[in-house]
Amino acid sequence: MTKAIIFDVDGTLADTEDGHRQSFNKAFSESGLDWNWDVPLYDRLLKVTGGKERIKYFVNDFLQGYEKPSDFDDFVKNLHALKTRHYTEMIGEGNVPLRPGIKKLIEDAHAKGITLAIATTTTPENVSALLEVGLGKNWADYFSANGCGDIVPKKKPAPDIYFWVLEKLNLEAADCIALEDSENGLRSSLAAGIKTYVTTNYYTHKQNFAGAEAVFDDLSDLGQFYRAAGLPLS
Ligand code: XBP
Ligand code: MG
Repeated sequence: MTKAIIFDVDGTLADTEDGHRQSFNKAFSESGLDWNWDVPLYDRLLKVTGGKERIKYFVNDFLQGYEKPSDFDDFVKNLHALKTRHYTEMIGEGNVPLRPGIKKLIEDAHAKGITLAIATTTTPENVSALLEVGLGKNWADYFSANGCGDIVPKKKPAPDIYFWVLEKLNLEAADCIALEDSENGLRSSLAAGIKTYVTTNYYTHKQNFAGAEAVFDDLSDLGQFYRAAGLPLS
């Protein structure tokens, strides 16, 4: 019997990844950098989770002839803070809806007393911005643990964020299921021993989901998901 559902955020609850990409680009141009992450490049950069980590990956592995500033860590931190401002502003405008079925799944599960939690590599402000629009001002009332961003040092595909959430919930991996959209996310939840269901999107549909319980294009047919996951919801 499933006691808790643990949700990834980006790509799972909403198709946010292109909003992230555009926000990175705004932060770059505002900072006088001629960097531009187009869709194919971003697809490759998604190999590394976490915005600050992704910027460092880009600088180290994709840029030639760029001399890093001596305070590189702070430089990246500031650039990322600017990106977060642009991202939360964009999300606040309400143009990035929750994916099909997500709101109803959260409401159905909450109504039946199933514990809900978040396990994401993204920044907490980004989660608030998204869920305030998608679920309303009191969105946090639905969730018993919010594992976000830098709360653990090692981001997905490391299992740390899921271990953090399990500890907060005081539940065993076997009591929970996870919902993810990406291979990095799946590796993370599986390494924590949690049965995982995947909903794919534009950036992730070609990735390797070996080990997932089931893979869906989206959750528009919630009944199908409830049956596959053995959830007593309808
Ligand atoms: C997906 C990610 C995130 C975002 C950027 O996270 O890789 O890094 O692209 O977020 P998840 P920040 O699917 O685990 O939610 O810039 O705020 O780090
Ligand atoms: Mg994701």
